[in-house]
Amino acid sequence: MTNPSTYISLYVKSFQTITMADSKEKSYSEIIEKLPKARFWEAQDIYHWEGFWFWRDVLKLVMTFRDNFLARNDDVLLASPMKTGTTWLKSLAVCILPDGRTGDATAAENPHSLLPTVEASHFAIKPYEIDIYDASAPRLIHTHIPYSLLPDSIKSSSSSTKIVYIARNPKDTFISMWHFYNSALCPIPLEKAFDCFCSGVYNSGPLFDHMAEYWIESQKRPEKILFMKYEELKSNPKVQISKMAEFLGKPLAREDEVEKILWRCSLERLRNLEVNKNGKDFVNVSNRSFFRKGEVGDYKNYLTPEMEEKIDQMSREKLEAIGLFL
Ligand code: PAP
Repeated sequence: MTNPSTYISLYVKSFQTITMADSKEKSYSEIIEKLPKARFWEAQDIYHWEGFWFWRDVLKLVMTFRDNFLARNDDVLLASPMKTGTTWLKSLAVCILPDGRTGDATAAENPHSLLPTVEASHFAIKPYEIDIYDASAPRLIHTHIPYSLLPDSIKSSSSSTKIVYIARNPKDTFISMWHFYNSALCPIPLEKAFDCFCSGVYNSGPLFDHMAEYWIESQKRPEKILFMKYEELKSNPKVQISKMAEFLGKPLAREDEVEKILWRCSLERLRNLEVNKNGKDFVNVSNRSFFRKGEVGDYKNYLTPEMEEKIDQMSREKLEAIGLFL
């Protein structure tokens, strides 16, 4: 396998300068050493910071982002928990806001290479094509970071940075997560994965708190945060894509424009591209593992009634109580 350190030296310049600043690196490490820690997926240590769980190297980049990123008004931030539709959202955003990363003719499309997840750069085995700390506008970036841990410059009432968030039914999210980590890390029984999911001990978890934070903020500031649902995107894609484009200030006037984007971002098309069938953009994770079934209700093929009830109960308490139904 390619040694990731070969590529670390290729990191975009200013991001490298910031992430590798020795004194900061040391102080982040010292903070992390003192945090509560747990074992994730029987494979990795994971750390609890400000209410959420992160892998060590991810957490350093979360801290770096929070401390250094200066948002500009024309920035667009995509946000999501893991496995709720990140890949689809990235693909849609790149099509709606073309900025040179993708011409119309771009053939080799892996949404994760086209559009970086800020705190995942550590895992990338290819250098990102854009520099999130660069000054040239517009910046389109993605994060799994919870709302409360975003840089103040994004959240500030004077910032016009827009955020598009995607949520998904927790039961389907769990099953998607189980399949993903079974291939990315190691296979574990459904029951063990279920305990892990319910405890919230996974990167950027707990899912329920993640979704609740963005939901609450989107209700307060609908002009700033568009809260999308995977299920609505599946059931009514044209309406949802148009809504997203409108929100981003790029309304799609013609039906054929919407249809084209829908097709370009479809699971069927993306999963059959060579880069997604056989490529690898992250250490140990094949691009293929981001494209599975993409169905609503797949959880029914896996969960026992007791498991369903437990997740439903959490949804009632954490989400439905604040008006969020998934
Ligand atoms: P990430 O957060 O790790 O990037 P993410 O893309 O959110 O992962 O989750 C992958 C899920 O989105 C998979 O769902 P499944 O396991 O239930 O099948 C994957 O199939 C689905 N997915 C990926 N791309 C698309 C797409 N273009 N359209 C619809 N669903 C998609």
